[in-house]
Amino acid sequence: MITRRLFVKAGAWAGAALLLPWTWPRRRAFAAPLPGGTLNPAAIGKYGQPLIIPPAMPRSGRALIARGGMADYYEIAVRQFEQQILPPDLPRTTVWSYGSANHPGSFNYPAFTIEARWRRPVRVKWINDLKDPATGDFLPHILPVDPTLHWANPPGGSAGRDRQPGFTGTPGPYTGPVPIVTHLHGSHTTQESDGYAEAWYLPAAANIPAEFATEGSWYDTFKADFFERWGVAWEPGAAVFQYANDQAASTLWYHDHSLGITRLNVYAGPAGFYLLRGGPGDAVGGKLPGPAPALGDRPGTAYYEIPIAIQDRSFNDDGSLFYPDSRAFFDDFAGPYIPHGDIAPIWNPEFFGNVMVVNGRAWPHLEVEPRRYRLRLLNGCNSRFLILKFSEPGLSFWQIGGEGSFLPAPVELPQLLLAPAERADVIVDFSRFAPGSEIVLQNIGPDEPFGGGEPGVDFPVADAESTGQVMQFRVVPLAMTDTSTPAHRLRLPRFVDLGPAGKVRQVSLNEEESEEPPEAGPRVALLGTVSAGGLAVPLGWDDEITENPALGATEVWEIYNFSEDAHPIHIHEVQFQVVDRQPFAGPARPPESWETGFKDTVIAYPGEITRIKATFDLPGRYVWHCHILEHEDHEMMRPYIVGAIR
Ligand SMILES: [Cu+2]
Repeated sequence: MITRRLFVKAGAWAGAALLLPWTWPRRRAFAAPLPGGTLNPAAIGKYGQPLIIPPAMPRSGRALIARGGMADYYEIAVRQFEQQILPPDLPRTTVWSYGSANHPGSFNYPAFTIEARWRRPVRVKWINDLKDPATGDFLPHILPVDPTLHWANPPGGSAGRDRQPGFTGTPGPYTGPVPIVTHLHGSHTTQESDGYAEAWYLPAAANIPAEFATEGSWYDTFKADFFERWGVAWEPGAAVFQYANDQAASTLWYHDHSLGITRLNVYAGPAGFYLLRGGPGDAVGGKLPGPAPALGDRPGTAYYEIPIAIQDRSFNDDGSLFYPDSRAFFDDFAGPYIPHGDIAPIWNPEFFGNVMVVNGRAWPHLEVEPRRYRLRLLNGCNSRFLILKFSEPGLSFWQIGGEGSFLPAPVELPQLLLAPAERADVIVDFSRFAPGSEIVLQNIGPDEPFGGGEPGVDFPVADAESTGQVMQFRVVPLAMTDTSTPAHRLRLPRFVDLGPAGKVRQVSLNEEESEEPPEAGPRVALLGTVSAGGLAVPLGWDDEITENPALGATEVWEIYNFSEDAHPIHIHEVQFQVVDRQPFAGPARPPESWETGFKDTVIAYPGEITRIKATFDLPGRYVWHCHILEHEDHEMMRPYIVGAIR
């Protein structure tokens, strides 16, 4: 049976007593590409380039681990290089991404896929290699860094790092060495390996100014913890993290998480899939389409399981990535900026690109046989919510998994809503299409912030000529008989509820307007708590810890969204279940059919309480945050601590 997606109607909650009248000016796009760089998206030919299917990341060896057993060992660096993202009649693009430091050919945007096995640990030395290979000097950012945010701030030295610096005049962009710390999104891992936002580190470059902090405030603590736990020391310009892989098989991804600069570090390219397989969470009755890329594959191997990362980007005529270098790009507010007002000069409250880039190529095509495919879809956009559908009526997505596990049963969906950082494990059946058929994966989400509602009714859909198209599937003759099980007949692993919650806590999502000058526009996005009277208590990154679950506790978090936008909320360390959603004035409704497995990112709609339930079974310091990267970078992230506070 086809499940119709039900959305909250924007406006249904208007008049709710708790809603504060914040507004975010937005640029509306009606049948026109969004503004961006100097390259007009209409000048980019579509579907000429084949989709790149990221190969498996080569290992650097095996590591004997302190408590016995072996780990898969990787040495993975972030580097700068050029890649043909646009069609070959247009210039190459300078990007950053990850690759195996021992395998020079493995650097690609997006990064190669880490293939992990259940309960087999993976240890990664993550190297910040943003250096000029000829001189050893650091490479500055390829995008405009706003130095006025509360951010990593290496020039502040050890006293001023991870702070909002003071200025006597409005500064230009930061051009110094770039902090990096990698987070495995969705992983169940100990604190020192989680990629804490203040555990960043600069490259070990020859010309780092002496007064600069070379590491974030928590780097040394976690370095000592890691040494104590595993007997391995971190070198300058690197950190070693270890992932236990003791969670359910799922689609994870890795990307940078440095304080106040993640939006730029991710937009520049560094991100990759991490696929965890095996164990009871992968015990599917029936056969899934496969294989996926594996180590040692012969060239030309046919893949029927394919990871697909969808990202919006904008470009300049010279092929370079475009990202706004002024607040004025967002809403024409031309100052006064910090320190003469409270609006940051460069940061934009959200960013929407006008070109769809899939696995590192603009509008690619994929040849598919008339058979079933398993696609691991990732919304890797900074701000954009995607609503995917196929151009062929009746062709649907059979979703079998989300971020943290399989769903209890396959769900057939005519369209697929994916917030930034959400993943959908889907089966698509092309078997009824004749060779020569061409099918476009479309996007009918908005070219602006998402607030819920129906495409074309509650918001204009994305521009049909640019961001309304994602990629093309071209049907070619069948090469190999399809022995996979039809999606509706798959028996997926049982979903085990986390059980009763010992504590219910209230947290809040908030957007604040400028005060100086008044009504200049959106200033900052904040998490927070909720007062006994039901009012928002917005809090910043440096405010006292308010979320402190006991070790092993199962809690319900009620996420009150007091803002006008939907926010994808991500909690580190845990995979949670969605309990329900409830408008401030109205009855609760159950999770959507595609949200019935474990998740690590959930859409919190405006004017609603979104309830999630999680068990916090690892002690330490983690974060929860909005995964609109522009929000995350400007205070919409909070530390939380499981167990004793230190
Ligand atoms: Cu947000």
